[in-house]
Amino acid sequence: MGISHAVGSLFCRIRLLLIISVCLMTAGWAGFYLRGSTHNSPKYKSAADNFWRRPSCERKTEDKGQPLVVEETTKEDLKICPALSPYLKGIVPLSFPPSLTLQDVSKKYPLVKNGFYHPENCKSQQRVAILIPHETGEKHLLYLLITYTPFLQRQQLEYGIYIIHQAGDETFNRAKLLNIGYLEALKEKKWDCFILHDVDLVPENDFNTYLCDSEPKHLVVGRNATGYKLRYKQYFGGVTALSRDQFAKVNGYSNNYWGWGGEDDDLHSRVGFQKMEVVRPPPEIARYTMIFHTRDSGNQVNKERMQLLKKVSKVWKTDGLNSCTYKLLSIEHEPLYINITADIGKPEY
Ligand code: UD2
Ligand code: MN
Repeated sequence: MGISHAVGSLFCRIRLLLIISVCLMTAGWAGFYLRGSTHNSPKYKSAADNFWRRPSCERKTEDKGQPLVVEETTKEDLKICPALSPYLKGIVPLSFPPSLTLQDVSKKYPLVKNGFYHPENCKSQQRVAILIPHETGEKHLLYLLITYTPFLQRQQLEYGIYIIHQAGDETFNRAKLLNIGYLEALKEKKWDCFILHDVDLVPENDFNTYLCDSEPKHLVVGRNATGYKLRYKQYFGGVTALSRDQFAKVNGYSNNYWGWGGEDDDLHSRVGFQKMEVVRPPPEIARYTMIFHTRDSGNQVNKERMQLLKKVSKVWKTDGLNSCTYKLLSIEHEPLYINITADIGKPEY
């Protein structure tokens, strides 16, 4: 037996090992996808069902176990879509092909027009406006639209996606942009429900329904970056759903949080002052992937935030929707979303 024979048989073994590991990996991935998309669906359905049918929800809604219902109708003869659509799949693996463009996505979904969509065969439970404050990074927006367009359509929602841009180079003000989104969107349609949404979060499970509830709803129990655990009990950041009336009742967000942090805790306090309770869908459903990013240059930590948070109880009635001044620069209806650009001024301190 020569050296060449020994080397040959070593290569054979390595090759065999490689083939076995590739097979195992493929089986693992296939298992993950199958578990996610089909097998686990009944489990998520019953968890989501229990959430919609919980006692506090039944107490406050007319239709037992259902969320709020739209008052006006677009098509009188259509039945109202169920709160849990039959098209839901559970976990749908996220995929972001690097070569994909916005044009590709809009071609794929011709039923979304001027940023609006409504289901064809039934009447959406609510009209849902998704408000996304945004300053930079078109790529995030693309990722979001790739996921959201089919996600919201599977949920059978009438929706519009509003991206609210802050003009100029001033420090970012997420909360004020969301107030502007609410005020401007309502000039276009009588939206029932507002989803206040970060641009870098993508939902993992379509049973996380983008409908408003009888109480303000926080949709991000967990995300990949924090081990899918709730960060703290009052945590209200990332993605929240408030009905038109709930948002008006708390006077929207404060307009005075410039830079990163605090505005979400401020909104949580407002909800408490109005004796509303935050509800959250079950943790196995309310999961998000945060697309990695470093903190943007215009969004430094807001050093004033602790001081501002101490004053909420005194100022919330006069600082919010009713004091939100800005200059609207443009509203552009793109195929898949609506761009709002506003000059929002600068911090007073
Ligand atoms: C957390 C919260 C967020 C908000 C923020 C504090 C989560 C998942 N999110 O976000 O809701 O309360 O803390 O203010 O807990 N943005 C831009 N351009 C910028 C800066 C921000 O578009 O230059 C937008 C964008 O939609 C972004 C959001 O503001 O997703 C929040 O900013 P972030 O993602 O940089 O901060 P993060 O993840 O700590
Ligand atoms: Mn983020």
